[in-house]
Amino acid sequence: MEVVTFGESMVLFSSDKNLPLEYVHQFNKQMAGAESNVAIGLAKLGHRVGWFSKLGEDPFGRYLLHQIRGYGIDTSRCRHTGDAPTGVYFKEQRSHGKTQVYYYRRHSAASMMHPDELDEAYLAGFKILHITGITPALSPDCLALTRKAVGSAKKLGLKIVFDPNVRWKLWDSEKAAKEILLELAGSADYILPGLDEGELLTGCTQPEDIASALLKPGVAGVVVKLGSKGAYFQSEQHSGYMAPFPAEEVDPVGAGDAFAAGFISGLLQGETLEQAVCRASAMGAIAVSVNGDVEGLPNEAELLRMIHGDQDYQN
Ligand code: KDG
Repeated sequence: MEVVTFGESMVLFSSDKNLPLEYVHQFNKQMAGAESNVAIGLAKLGHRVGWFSKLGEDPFGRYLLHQIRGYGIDTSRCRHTGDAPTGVYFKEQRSHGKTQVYYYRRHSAASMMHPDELDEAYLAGFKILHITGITPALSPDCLALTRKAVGSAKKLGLKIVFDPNVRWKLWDSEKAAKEILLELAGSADYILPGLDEGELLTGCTQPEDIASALLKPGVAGVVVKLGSKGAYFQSEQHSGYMAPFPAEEVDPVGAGDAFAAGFISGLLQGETLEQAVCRASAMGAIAVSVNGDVEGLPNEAELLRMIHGDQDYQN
């Protein structure tokens, strides 16, 4: 197996209409969840992936499990509970392409994941652990689980890829978010912040300064995502800007997860930091051009066509 990740997946309800949710009468049902998005992105590229979580014993939990398993992802360590529901959230389309999310995930099944349930022997079968800053914000037990998974991964020699993925609605304070996210960043091999997240973590506003501040001993690379302006990458040996791939933005949610999947895929293929960032950027551009977190994600052949400049990359 290659990559393991864990976190909360939710059922997402969105509307085709640009209306406040109180005026929306019909919703589309999709799945969402940063970590399962990354797992799906990697599985679509042909990688061997494991994802685990805790799901409610309810129709939405079954729906998510069927979807994720359907991509060929190993869900054997996923747990279930009848004591709490599967989380859901609603996405409101605002004017000017802005979106607002409303979570119904407090005390959800996933927030009840517990460090005692971590199967360390399972982790030993992987090369890379992917973590995000969402899971530690779900509950104190989820924070403890994240810390334990990081400790196990380090002991077992897995590389850790960390996406801070700040979700303000989940954190009690900026101070708490910063403290915990910095701790996780310090344990990671690769850190993938957005510009705002980099600013939160370091107090710096420029990509170069953010990367330099996060590139502590033990950290192999930092990639600052700059949205439509591309990305900045830095390691001890190399640094540079990656120009963005052309994209017509339809739905930016999920782009960071696609970016992470592309980046990890590059690492697994033995690519240089710059090549992995190129792969990541192409994935991000593809993801923003389709509505939904994972629906537009490419297979390997489609991704390579995009990287080589073919706008008509889809099979
Ligand atoms: O990155 C996309 C995620 O934000 C979305 O799928 C939902 O995981 C999610 C979250 O916690 O916001």
